Amino acid sequence: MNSIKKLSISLLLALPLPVLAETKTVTLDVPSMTCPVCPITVKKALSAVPGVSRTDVIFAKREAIVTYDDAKTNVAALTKATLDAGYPSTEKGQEKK
Ligand SMILES: [Cu+2]
Repeated sequence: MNSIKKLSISLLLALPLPVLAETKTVTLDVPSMTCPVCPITVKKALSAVPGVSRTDVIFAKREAIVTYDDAKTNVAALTKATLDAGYPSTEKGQEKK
């Protein structure tokens, strides 16, 4: 019984947990932005997500570039924020640094 407990604890410790908060940047495709006013709405929605430190919306490319703290938020929360604002978005192919 005891050894099973020890084993499971060591397994837990071996998991690569993301313990350190990291600033990440993601590019979202926002194809439904159809006029120059749309980016304002999208930017506002993304900026309101806790943990987001920077948002750049490029209307010409239908893109939103978001810098965020991954301990506070994640891509799913960001895409949900744009969706709630009326603009469904998807993560663009993982950006290399
Ligand atoms: Cu518009």
